[in-house]
Amino acid sequence: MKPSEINHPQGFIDWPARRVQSFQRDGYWQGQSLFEAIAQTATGHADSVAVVDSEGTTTYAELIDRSTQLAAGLTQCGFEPGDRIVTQLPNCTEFVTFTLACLRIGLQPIMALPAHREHELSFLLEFSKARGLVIADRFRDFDFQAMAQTLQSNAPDLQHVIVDASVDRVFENFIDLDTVSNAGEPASLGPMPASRSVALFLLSGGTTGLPKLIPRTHDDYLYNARTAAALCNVTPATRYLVALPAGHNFPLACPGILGTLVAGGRVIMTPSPAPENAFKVIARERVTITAVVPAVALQWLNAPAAADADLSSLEILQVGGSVFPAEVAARVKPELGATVQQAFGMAEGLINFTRLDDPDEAIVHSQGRPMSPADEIRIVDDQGNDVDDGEPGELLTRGPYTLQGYFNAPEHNARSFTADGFYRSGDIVRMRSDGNLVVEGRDKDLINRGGEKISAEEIENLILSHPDVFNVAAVAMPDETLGERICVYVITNPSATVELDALRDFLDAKGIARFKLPERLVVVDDLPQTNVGKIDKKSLRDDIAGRLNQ
Ligand code: OOB
Repeated sequence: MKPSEINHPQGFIDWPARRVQSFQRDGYWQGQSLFEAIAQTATGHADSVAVVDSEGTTTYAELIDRSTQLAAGLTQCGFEPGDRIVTQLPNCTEFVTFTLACLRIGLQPIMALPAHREHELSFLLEFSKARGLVIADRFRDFDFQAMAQTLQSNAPDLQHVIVDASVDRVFENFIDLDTVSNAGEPASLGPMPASRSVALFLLSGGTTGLPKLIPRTHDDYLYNARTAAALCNVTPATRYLVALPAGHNFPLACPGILGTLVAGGRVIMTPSPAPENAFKVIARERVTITAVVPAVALQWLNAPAAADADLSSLEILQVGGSVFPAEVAARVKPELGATVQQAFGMAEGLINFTRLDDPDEAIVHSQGRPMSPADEIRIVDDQGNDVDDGEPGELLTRGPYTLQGYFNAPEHNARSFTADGFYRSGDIVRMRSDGNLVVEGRDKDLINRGGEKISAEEIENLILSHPDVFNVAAVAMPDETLGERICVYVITNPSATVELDALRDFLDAKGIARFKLPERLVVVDDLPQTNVGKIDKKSLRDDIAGRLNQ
């Protein structure tokens, strides 16, 4: 069967035709959808184990079979190619089968994270006009079905809530995953989606009040996954541990789940990167590679269990998402035995990696270089001019797997992209003489809490709705383990008082992800301003750093 016609959703910004042709001509885009690529691998590895979780193992043949069955069930429910569905599953085999099922029929998952709550989900549902939501029953003591019930009343487009739970636990009006699976007829499935169409949406780290959706096409994301897999030497012998939330770009496709499956390796899903859990899984499953954020790497290094744990199978520890201090990076090989691969990436596209055979010095002191020869990068000053060699500046990038625009965000796109289609990353980097990049800071208003990106503006808007708050500024406060935590400077209304615990309760009641709750409050009489009258965040960051050192 021929693939479907390309049917871009309104609000999607395509690459210019000339660039599309060159990506195709040069073999970056191969005209294959993600499901097809994995199904093709599966034919050569039918009986090999594809996915493992605490419930058991799934072979490649079973994975294709189950996701095809589920794809047919989703079609039977009424989902059509080009529809969107918000997915919020923890790290388990169903995450993989469900994602593949969506990819098979061109249903576009929006990758919410298990930590997201009503505030984030209601925005995603409304903004994307998703017709479906898929959730776990409970995870980490949180009742996702109760949340979904509240969400449903305010989401007119939401028709189906699918729950990964046994039938008897599923709320009325919701449908359980097995029932969906048994509902359809695989033989009646339509053609594969066109490779140039949107495969899924990732969430942006977000510098604006609300998160932005990043469309990733089959062509671009498959190239992303394959290129990362090649750089990490992923083969059928690879055992990749998914310890970060699976819907994040890093564990999903760098090489992550998709890169491992395309190469015929084995994916191991585990719900938490905590050393007590992860070390056991690594030893039991003979894990060869995994991806963590620096805070987790540090936790692993400092865990008392590290001394007794059998981590001998672990060849590669990918670390990225926030600054990885060189002193910590230098400890990994001697103490855990694995080669570090620093990853400086973004859901928007560009991935930089140190190479496995780089000298130790580069692995420890740099964040690597672009993974593709087709990645174009520029490092520019405030005026947009290229800086001199070795000088710091903002990183701009474009290439065969970097977006051309956020979904349905024309105003934001006007600011985030240059006229010739470079994405302004907001990261301040410098290039060393060996071509590796060093992340020096950033020129974007977010807080990077151990890899979780929090938009300062989003937190400020929420706090401004507090009746006792006159004005507020949220800034990053340095932290030894997480790198940064959220500190808020508040001017109260006359004769009002605001305290941290009460403020956190106020925000919690709004149903925001817990990692967004401020961890320090400083009450002030006024906020410093820059020459142009904006709040001077740099001076606030310096202020809180100074207070911590006292
Ligand atoms: C990864 O992706 P996102 O979309 O959650 O966050 C991207 C931003 C970057 O623009 C940069 O500000 C920061 O996170 N970042 C780093 C970093 N890696 C990402 N900052 C310093 N050092 C690093 N190594 O975080 C992501 C996606 C794929 C692979 C790895 C990370």
